[in-house]
Amino acid sequence: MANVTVVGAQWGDEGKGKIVDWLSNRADWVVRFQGGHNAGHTLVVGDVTYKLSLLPSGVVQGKPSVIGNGVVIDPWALRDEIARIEAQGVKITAELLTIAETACLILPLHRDLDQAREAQAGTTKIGTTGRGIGPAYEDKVGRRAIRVGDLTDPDALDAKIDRLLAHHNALRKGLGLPEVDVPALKADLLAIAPEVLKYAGQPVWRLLDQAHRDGKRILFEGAQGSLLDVDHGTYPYVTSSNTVAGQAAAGSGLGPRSVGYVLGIVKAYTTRVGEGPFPTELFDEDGRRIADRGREFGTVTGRPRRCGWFDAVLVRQSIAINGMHGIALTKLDVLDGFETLNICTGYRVGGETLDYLPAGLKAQAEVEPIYEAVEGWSESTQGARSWKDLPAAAIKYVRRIEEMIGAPVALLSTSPERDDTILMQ
Ligand code: 2SA
Ligand code: MG
Repeated sequence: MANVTVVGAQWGDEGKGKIVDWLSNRADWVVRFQGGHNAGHTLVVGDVTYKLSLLPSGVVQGKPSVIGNGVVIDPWALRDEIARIEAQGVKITAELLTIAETACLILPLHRDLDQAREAQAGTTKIGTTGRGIGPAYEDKVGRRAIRVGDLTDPDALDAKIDRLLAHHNALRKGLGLPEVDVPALKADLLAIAPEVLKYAGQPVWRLLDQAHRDGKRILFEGAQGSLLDVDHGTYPYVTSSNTVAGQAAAGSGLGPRSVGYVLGIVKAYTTRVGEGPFPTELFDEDGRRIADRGREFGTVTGRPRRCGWFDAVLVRQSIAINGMHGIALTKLDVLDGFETLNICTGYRVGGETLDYLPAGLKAQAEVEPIYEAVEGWSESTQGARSWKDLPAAAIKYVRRIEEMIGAPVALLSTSPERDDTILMQ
Protein backbone atom coordinates (compact mmCIF):
# COMPACT_ATOMS: atom_id res chain seq x y z
CA MET A 1 0.00 0.00 0.00
CA ALA A 2 1.54 3.25 -1.08
CA ASN A 3 -0.38 5.53 1.25
CA VAL A 4 -0.01 5.54 5.00
CA THR A 5 -2.27 7.05 7.65
CA VAL A 6 -0.63 7.72 10.98
CA VAL A 7 -2.84 8.10 14.03
CA GLY A 8 -2.31 8.11 17.77
CA ALA A 9 -3.63 5.00 19.49
CA GLN A 10 -3.81 6.46 23.00
CA TRP A 11 -4.49 9.98 24.32
CA GLY A 12 -2.06 11.79 22.05
CA ASP A 13 1.65 12.51 22.44
CA GLU A 14 2.59 9.03 21.34
CA GLY A 15 5.42 10.42 19.24
CA LYS A 16 3.57 10.80 15.95
CA GLY A 17 5.70 13.74 14.81
CA LYS A 18 8.88 11.72 14.79
CA ILE A 19 7.32 8.77 13.00
CA VAL A 20 5.66 11.00 10.41
CA ASP A 21 8.96 12.73 9.84
CA TRP A 22 10.66 9.36 9.40
CA LEU A 23 7.97 8.20 6.98
CA SER A 24 7.96 11.51 5.06
CA ASN A 25 11.17 10.37 3.47
CA ARG A 26 9.18 7.81 1.51
CA ALA A 27 6.13 10.00 0.92
CA ASP A 28 5.40 12.48 -1.84
CA TRP A 29 2.68 14.36 0.05
CA VAL A 30 1.90 14.91 3.72
CA VAL A 31 -1.65 15.79 4.79
CA ARG A 32 -3.19 17.00 8.06
CA PHE A 33 -6.89 16.11 8.22
CA GLN A 34 -8.20 17.13 11.67
CA GLY A 35 -7.45 19.13 14.77
CA GLY A 36 -5.69 22.45 14.79
CA HIS A 37 -2.91 24.13 16.71
CA ASN A 38 -3.82 22.10 19.78
CA ALA A 39 -1.49 19.47 18.33
CA GLY A 40 2.14 19.49 19.27
CA HIS A 41 4.49 17.48 17.08
CA THR A 42 8.14 17.47 18.00
CA LEU A 43 10.73 16.56 15.39
CA VAL A 44 14.40 16.22 16.17
CA VAL A 45 16.65 16.34 13.14
CA GLY A 46 20.34 16.33 14.01
CA ASP A 47 20.72 19.09 16.58
CA VAL A 48 17.62 21.02 15.49
CA THR A 49 14.28 20.54 17.25
CA TYR A 50 11.17 21.62 15.37
CA LYS A 51 7.92 22.08 17.23
CA LEU A 52 4.97 21.99 14.89
CA SER A 53 1.33 22.57 15.77
CA LEU A 54 -0.60 23.26 12.63
CA LEU A 55 1.89 22.67 9.85
CA PRO A 56 2.15 19.12 8.54
CA SER A 57 5.45 17.54 9.60
CA GLY A 58 6.36 17.01 5.94
CA VAL A 59 7.33 20.66 5.51
CA VAL A 60 10.56 20.05 7.38
CA GLN A 61 11.68 17.61 4.67
CA GLY A 62 10.42 19.86 1.90
CA LYS A 63 7.54 17.51 1.04
CA PRO A 64 4.45 19.12 -0.46
CA SER A 65 2.06 19.40 2.45
CA VAL A 66 -1.65 19.97 2.86
CA ILE A 67 -3.84 21.36 5.61
CA GLY A 68 -7.14 19.69 4.78
CA ASN A 69 -10.75 20.78 5.22
CA GLY A 70 -11.04 18.78 8.46
CA VAL A 71 -8.54 21.06 10.21
CA VAL A 72 -9.52 24.25 12.05
CA ILE A 73 -7.11 27.08 11.36
CA ASP A 74 -6.20 30.00 13.56
CA PRO A 75 -4.72 32.30 10.90
CA TRP A 76 -2.64 34.27 13.38
CA ALA A 77 -1.23 31.12 14.93
CA LEU A 78 -0.49 29.86 11.43
CA ARG A 79 1.38 33.04 10.54
CA ASP A 80 3.42 32.86 13.76
CA GLU A 81 4.24 29.19 13.31
CA ILE A 82 5.36 29.77 9.74
CA ALA A 83 7.59 32.62 10.95
CA ARG A 84 9.07 30.37 13.65
CA ILE A 85 9.79 27.51 11.28
CA GLU A 86 11.17 29.84 8.64
CA ALA A 87 13.52 31.28 11.27
CA GLN A 88 14.83 27.71 11.60
CA GLY A 89 15.64 27.67 7.90
CA VAL A 90 12.58 25.96 6.37
CA LYS A 91 10.95 28.12 3.71
CA ILE A 92 7.17 27.70 3.58
CA THR A 93 6.20 28.54 0.01
CA ALA A 94 2.85 28.23 -1.75
CA GLU A 95 4.37 25.28 -3.66
CA LEU A 96 5.18 23.52 -0.41
CA LEU A 97 1.96 24.18 1.52
CA THR A 98 -1.66 24.08 0.35
CA ILE A 99 -4.54 24.98 2.62
CA ALA A 100 -8.12 23.90 1.95
CA GLU A 101 -10.40 26.83 1.17
CA THR A 102 -13.13 24.84 2.94
CA ALA A 103 -11.28 24.68 6.26
CA CYS A 104 -12.95 26.66 9.06
CA LEU A 105 -11.19 29.44 10.94
CA ILE A 106 -10.49 29.71 14.64
CA LEU A 107 -11.04 33.32 15.69
CA PRO A 108 -10.10 35.09 18.92
CA LEU A 109 -13.74 34.74 20.01
CA HIS A 110 -13.34 30.95 19.95
CA ARG A 111 -10.34 31.14 22.23
CA ASP A 112 -12.21 33.50 24.56
CA LEU A 113 -15.09 31.07 24.78
CA ASP A 114 -12.88 28.01 25.29
CA GLN A 115 -10.94 29.71 28.08
CA ALA A 116 -13.94 31.33 29.77
CA ARG A 117 -15.84 28.06 29.85
CA GLU A 118 -12.87 26.18 31.25
CA ALA A 119 -12.29 28.86 33.88
CA GLN A 120 -15.92 28.76 34.98
CA ALA A 121 -16.45 25.01 34.75
CA GLY A 122 -14.90 24.13 38.13
CA THR A 123 -14.75 20.38 38.55
CA THR A 124 -16.35 19.69 35.16
CA LYS A 125 -13.61 21.34 33.12
CA ILE A 126 -12.17 19.30 30.25
CA GLY A 127 -8.58 20.46 30.48
CA THR A 128 -8.50 21.79 26.93
CA THR A 129 -5.49 23.44 25.39
CA GLY A 130 -7.41 26.72 25.46
CA ARG A 131 -6.81 27.23 21.76
CA GLY A 132 -10.48 27.61 20.77
CA ILE A 133 -10.64 24.23 19.06
CA GLY A 134 -13.99 23.07 20.49
CA PRO A 135 -15.91 26.31 19.85
CA ALA A 136 -14.53 26.49 16.28
CA TYR A 137 -15.80 22.99 15.51
CA GLU A 138 -19.13 23.86 17.12
CA ASP A 139 -19.50 26.73 14.66
CA LYS A 140 -18.50 24.50 11.77
CA VAL A 141 -21.19 21.96 12.60
CA GLY A 142 -23.60 24.80 13.44
CA ARG A 143 -23.11 26.11 9.87
CA ARG A 144 -22.04 29.58 10.93
CA ALA A 145 -18.25 29.32 10.69
CA ILE A 146 -16.07 31.59 8.61
CA ARG A 147 -13.99 29.51 6.26
CA VAL A 148 -10.67 30.18 4.57
CA GLY A 149 -12.40 30.77 1.23
CA ASP A 150 -14.65 33.42 2.76
CA LEU A 151 -11.63 35.67 3.12
CA THR A 152 -11.58 36.16 -0.65
CA ASP A 153 -14.83 38.14 -0.57
CA PRO A 154 -14.68 41.10 1.86
CA ASP A 155 -18.20 42.26 0.92
CA ALA A 156 -19.82 38.97 1.82
CA LEU A 157 -17.88 38.84 5.07
CA ASP A 158 -20.13 41.34 6.89
CA ALA A 159 -23.19 39.10 6.75
CA LYS A 160 -21.14 36.11 7.85
CA ILE A 161 -19.69 38.00 10.80
CA ASP A 162 -23.17 39.20 11.80
CA ARG A 163 -24.53 35.70 11.73
CA LEU A 164 -21.63 34.38 13.76
CA LEU A 165 -21.88 37.16 16.32
CA ALA A 166 -25.61 36.76 16.79
CA HIS A 167 -24.66 33.43 18.31
CA HIS A 168 -21.46 34.43 20.08
CA ASN A 169 -22.54 37.69 21.65
CA ALA A 170 -25.39 35.90 23.40
CA LEU A 171 -22.97 33.30 24.72
CA ARG A 172 -20.44 35.93 25.72
CA LYS A 173 -23.03 37.83 27.68
CA GLY A 174 -23.79 34.72 29.71
CA LEU A 175 -20.10 34.30 30.48
CA GLY A 176 -19.51 37.96 31.33
CA LEU A 177 -17.42 38.64 28.23
CA PRO A 178 -17.75 41.94 26.32
CA GLU A 179 -19.45 42.03 22.92
CA VAL A 180 -17.18 41.50 19.93
CA ASP A 181 -16.06 44.68 18.17
CA VAL A 182 -17.28 44.06 14.60
CA PRO A 183 -15.16 46.58 12.67
CA ALA A 184 -12.04 45.45 14.55
CA LEU A 185 -12.73 41.78 13.81
CA LYS A 186 -13.33 42.47 10.15
CA ALA A 187 -10.22 44.62 9.89
CA ASP A 188 -8.13 41.94 11.58
CA LEU A 189 -9.50 39.28 9.26
CA LEU A 190 -8.81 41.31 6.16
CA ALA A 191 -5.32 42.11 7.39
CA ILE A 192 -4.45 38.45 7.97
CA ALA A 193 -6.29 37.16 4.88
CA PRO A 194 -3.35 37.37 2.43
CA GLU A 195 -1.17 35.33 4.81
CA VAL A 196 -3.61 32.43 4.52
CA LEU A 197 -4.95 32.90 1.02
CA LYS A 198 -1.52 32.69 -0.54
CA TYR A 199 -1.60 28.99 0.34
CA ALA A 200 -5.22 28.42 -0.72
CA GLY A 201 -4.81 28.74 -4.46
CA GLN A 202 -6.30 25.41 -5.50
CA PRO A 203 -8.88 22.89 -4.31
CA VAL A 204 -7.21 20.35 -2.06
CA TRP A 205 -9.44 17.47 -3.16
CA ARG A 206 -8.39 18.06 -6.77
CA LEU A 207 -4.71 18.33 -5.95
CA LEU A 208 -4.79 15.10 -3.97
CA ASP A 209 -6.91 13.33 -6.56
CA GLN A 210 -4.29 14.20 -9.17
CA ALA A 211 -1.46 13.12 -6.88
CA HIS A 212 -3.27 9.83 -6.33
CA ARG A 213 -3.79 9.31 -10.07
CA ASP A 214 -0.12 10.02 -10.65
CA GLY A 215 0.76 7.22 -8.26
CA LYS A 216 2.16 9.56 -5.62
CA ARG A 217 2.46 8.30 -2.07
CA ILE A 218 0.36 10.21 0.41
CA LEU A 219 1.00 10.28 4.13
CA PHE A 220 -1.88 11.33 6.36
CA GLU A 221 -0.77 12.81 9.65
CA GLY A 222 -3.22 12.47 12.52
CA ALA A 223 -3.14 14.66 15.61
CA GLN A 224 -4.15 13.89 19.21
CA GLY A 225 -5.16 10.25 19.75
CA SER A 226 -7.96 7.76 19.23
CA LEU A 227 -9.13 7.99 22.83
CA LEU A 228 -9.62 11.72 22.30
CA ASP A 229 -11.88 11.08 19.29
CA VAL A 230 -15.19 12.91 19.67
CA ASP A 231 -17.15 9.71 18.95
CA HIS A 232 -14.90 6.92 20.15
CA GLY A 233 -12.96 8.57 22.95
CA THR A 234 -13.57 9.14 26.65
CA TYR A 235 -16.40 11.59 25.97
CA PRO A 236 -16.81 14.37 27.07
CA TYR A 237 -13.09 14.39 27.91
CA VAL A 238 -12.13 14.40 24.26
CA THR A 239 -11.16 16.86 21.58
CA SER A 240 -13.83 18.09 19.18
CA SER A 241 -12.77 16.26 16.04
CA ASN A 242 -12.65 12.70 14.79
CA THR A 243 -9.08 11.63 15.31
CA VAL A 244 -9.44 8.11 13.92
CA ALA A 245 -8.05 6.98 10.58
CA GLY A 246 -11.43 7.15 8.83
CA GLN A 247 -11.27 10.90 9.17
CA ALA A 248 -8.24 11.02 6.86
CA ALA A 249 -10.68 10.58 3.98
CA ALA A 250 -13.38 13.01 5.09
CA GLY A 251 -10.92 15.58 6.36
CA SER A 252 -8.96 15.80 3.11
CA GLY A 253 -11.45 15.03 0.36
CA LEU A 254 -9.63 11.93 -0.84
CA GLY A 255 -11.95 8.93 -0.45
CA PRO A 256 -11.64 6.01 1.97
CA ARG A 257 -9.83 3.85 -0.59
CA SER A 258 -6.84 6.14 -0.23
CA VAL A 259 -6.30 5.80 3.49
CA GLY A 260 -3.85 2.96 2.82
CA TYR A 261 -1.82 1.33 5.59
CA VAL A 262 -3.11 2.47 8.96
CA LEU A 263 -0.21 2.84 11.38
CA GLY A 264 -1.09 3.39 15.03
CA ILE A 265 1.46 5.18 17.15
CA VAL A 266 1.66 3.66 20.59
CA LYS A 267 3.76 4.76 23.51
CA ALA A 268 5.36 1.91 25.50
CA TYR A 269 3.40 3.22 28.52
CA THR A 270 0.37 5.51 28.75
CA THR A 271 0.03 9.27 29.22
CA ARG A 272 -2.81 11.73 29.18
CA VAL A 273 -2.92 15.51 29.48
CA GLY A 274 -6.10 17.20 30.63
CA GLU A 275 -8.93 15.75 32.67
CA GLY A 276 -10.81 12.48 32.25
CA PRO A 277 -10.61 8.77 33.06
CA PHE A 278 -7.26 6.99 32.97
CA PRO A 279 -7.46 3.44 34.39
CA THR A 280 -3.73 2.71 34.63
CA GLU A 281 -2.69 6.13 35.95
CA LEU A 282 0.12 6.02 38.50
CA PHE A 283 0.34 8.41 41.44
CA ASP A 284 3.52 6.97 42.90
CA GLU A 285 7.26 6.99 42.35
CA ASP A 286 6.90 4.82 39.21
CA GLY A 287 4.62 7.44 37.64
CA ARG A 288 6.97 10.27 38.52
CA ARG A 289 9.89 8.32 37.15
CA ILE A 290 8.13 7.77 33.80
CA ALA A 291 7.21 11.47 33.66
CA ASP A 292 10.80 12.54 34.37
CA ARG A 293 12.51 10.10 32.03
CA GLY A 294 9.94 10.61 29.30
CA ARG A 295 9.96 14.40 29.69
CA GLU A 296 6.19 14.26 29.74
CA PHE A 297 5.13 17.86 29.35
CA GLY A 298 2.71 19.25 26.75
CA THR A 299 4.43 20.53 23.63
CA VAL A 300 1.92 23.34 23.20
CA THR A 301 0.96 24.24 26.73
CA GLY A 302 3.83 22.85 28.81
CA ARG A 303 1.30 21.08 31.04
CA PRO A 304 2.63 18.04 32.94
CA ARG A 305 1.19 14.83 31.49
CA ARG A 306 -0.34 12.16 33.69
CA CYS A 307 1.55 8.86 33.37
CA GLY A 308 0.67 5.19 33.81
CA TRP A 309 1.37 1.61 32.76
CA PHE A 310 0.75 0.27 29.30
CA ASP A 311 -2.94 -0.44 28.79
CA ALA A 312 -3.38 -3.23 26.26
CA VAL A 313 -7.17 -3.02 26.53
CA LEU A 314 -7.25 0.54 25.25
CA VAL A 315 -4.77 -0.06 22.47
CA ARG A 316 -6.64 -3.18 21.31
CA GLN A 317 -9.78 -1.07 21.15
CA SER A 318 -7.98 1.64 19.17
CA ILE A 319 -6.69 -0.92 16.73
CA ALA A 320 -10.26 -2.00 16.07
CA ILE A 321 -11.84 1.44 15.66
CA ASN A 322 -9.06 2.59 13.35
CA GLY A 323 -8.56 -0.61 11.40
CA MET A 324 -4.85 -0.43 12.20
CA HIS A 325 -2.59 -2.72 10.23
CA GLY A 326 0.31 -2.35 12.59
CA ILE A 327 1.79 -0.10 15.23
CA ALA A 328 4.90 1.93 15.87
CA LEU A 329 5.98 1.52 19.47
CA THR A 330 7.71 4.60 20.86
CA LYS A 331 9.65 5.65 23.94
CA LEU A 332 10.59 2.14 24.97
CA ASP A 333 13.83 3.58 26.40
CA VAL A 334 11.86 5.47 29.05
CA LEU A 335 11.17 2.11 30.68
CA ASP A 336 14.87 1.22 30.95
CA GLY A 337 15.84 0.35 34.51
CA PHE A 338 12.47 -0.73 35.89
CA GLU A 339 12.74 -4.02 37.72
CA THR A 340 9.17 -4.95 36.87
CA LEU A 341 6.70 -3.50 34.39
CA ASN A 342 2.96 -3.89 34.45
CA ILE A 343 0.69 -4.34 31.47
CA CYS A 344 -3.05 -3.92 31.85
CA THR A 345 -4.78 -6.91 30.30
CA GLY A 346 -8.40 -6.33 31.33
CA TYR A 347 -10.59 -4.42 33.75
CA ARG A 348 -12.49 -5.42 36.83
CA VAL A 349 -15.85 -3.73 37.47
CA GLY A 350 -17.86 -5.00 40.41
CA GLY A 351 -17.47 -8.77 40.17
CA GLU A 352 -17.09 -8.74 36.39
CA THR A 353 -14.14 -8.72 34.04
CA LEU A 354 -14.17 -6.58 30.90
CA ASP A 355 -11.89 -6.76 27.88
CA TYR A 356 -12.86 -3.31 26.60
CA LEU A 357 -13.37 0.20 27.97
CA PRO A 358 -17.07 0.77 28.57
CA ALA A 359 -18.57 3.91 27.05
CA GLY A 360 -20.10 5.60 30.09
CA LEU A 361 -18.09 8.03 32.14
CA LYS A 362 -19.19 6.45 35.40
CA ALA A 363 -18.20 2.97 34.27
CA GLN A 364 -14.92 4.33 32.92
CA ALA A 365 -14.14 5.87 36.28
CA GLU A 366 -14.92 2.63 38.08
CA VAL A 367 -12.89 0.14 36.08
CA GLU A 368 -9.90 -1.28 37.86
CA PRO A 369 -6.97 -2.50 35.81
CA ILE A 370 -5.94 -6.14 35.92
CA TYR A 371 -2.17 -6.28 35.57
CA GLU A 372 0.25 -8.78 34.25
CA ALA A 373 3.72 -8.24 35.66
CA VAL A 374 6.53 -8.43 33.12
CA GLU A 375 10.25 -8.52 33.86
CA GLY A 376 12.08 -5.26 33.19
CA TRP A 377 15.64 -4.70 31.93
CA SER A 378 18.56 -2.79 33.36
CA GLU A 379 20.41 -2.14 30.07
CA SER A 380 19.85 1.00 28.00
CA THR A 381 17.71 0.70 24.90
CA GLN A 382 18.10 4.35 24.07
CA GLY A 383 19.27 4.87 20.54
CA ALA A 384 19.13 1.17 19.64
CA ARG A 385 19.01 0.83 15.86
CA SER A 386 18.54 -2.87 15.45
CA TRP A 387 16.60 -5.65 17.08
CA LYS A 388 19.80 -7.32 18.22
CA ASP A 389 20.80 -4.23 20.23
CA LEU A 390 17.83 -4.79 22.52
CA PRO A 391 18.02 -6.70 25.81
CA ALA A 392 16.07 -9.97 25.82
CA ALA A 393 13.58 -8.68 28.39
CA ALA A 394 12.79 -5.65 26.22
CA ILE A 395 12.14 -7.90 23.24
CA LYS A 396 9.87 -10.00 25.44
CA TYR A 397 7.97 -6.89 26.54
CA VAL A 398 7.41 -5.86 22.91
CA ARG A 399 6.35 -9.36 21.90
CA ARG A 400 3.95 -9.61 24.81
CA ILE A 401 2.40 -6.30 23.81
CA GLU A 402 1.94 -7.54 20.25
CA GLU A 403 0.19 -10.65 21.51
CA MET A 404 -2.16 -8.74 23.74
CA ILE A 405 -3.13 -6.06 21.25
CA GLY A 406 -3.39 -8.42 18.31
CA ALA A 407 -1.33 -6.33 15.88
CA PRO A 408 2.31 -6.37 14.82
CA VAL A 409 4.88 -3.82 15.90
CA ALA A 410 6.03 -2.51 12.52
CA LEU A 411 8.38 0.14 13.85
CA LEU A 412 10.18 0.64 17.11
CA SER A 413 11.42 4.06 18.14
CA THR A 414 14.19 4.24 20.71
CA SER A 415 14.81 7.99 20.98
CA PRO A 416 13.43 11.25 19.57
CA GLU A 417 16.18 11.15 16.90
CA ARG A 418 15.00 10.41 13.38
CA ASP A 419 17.49 7.58 12.82
CA ASP A 420 16.90 5.80 16.11
CA THR A 421 14.11 3.79 14.55
CA ILE A 422 14.00 0.04 14.02
CA LEU A 423 12.00 -1.30 11.10
CA MET A 424 10.50 -4.59 12.23
CA GLN A 425 8.80 -5.83 9.09
P1 2SA B 1 -8.85 20.69 22.97
O1 2SA B 1 -7.94 21.85 23.22
O2 2SA B 1 -10.29 21.09 22.90
O3 2SA B 1 -8.44 19.84 21.80
O4 2SA B 1 -8.74 19.78 24.29
C1 2SA B 1 -9.60 18.70 24.49
C2 2SA B 1 -8.87 17.49 25.03
O5 2SA B 1 -7.94 17.03 24.06
C3 2SA B 1 -6.65 16.98 24.62
N1 2SA B 1 -5.62 17.35 23.67
C4 2SA B 1 -4.39 16.84 23.67
N2 2SA B 1 -3.86 15.81 24.36
C5 2SA B 1 -2.55 15.57 24.15
N3 2SA B 1 -1.74 16.29 23.33
C6 2SA B 1 -2.26 17.33 22.63
N4 2SA B 1 -1.48 18.23 22.02
C7 2SA B 1 -0.45 18.98 22.76
C8 2SA B 1 0.81 18.17 22.82
C9 2SA B 1 -1.03 19.30 24.14
C10 2SA B 1 -0.29 20.29 25.02
O6 2SA B 1 1.12 17.53 21.82
O7 2SA B 1 1.51 18.12 23.83
O8 2SA B 1 0.69 20.92 24.67
O9 2SA B 1 -0.80 20.45 26.16
C11 2SA B 1 -3.65 17.61 22.75
N5 2SA B 1 -4.46 18.51 22.17
C12 2SA B 1 -5.67 18.34 22.75
C13 2SA B 1 -6.68 18.00 25.76
O10 2SA B 1 -5.67 17.77 26.72
C14 2SA B 1 -8.07 17.77 26.30
O11 2SA B 1 -8.07 16.63 27.11
MG1 MG C 1 1.78 16.00 21.01
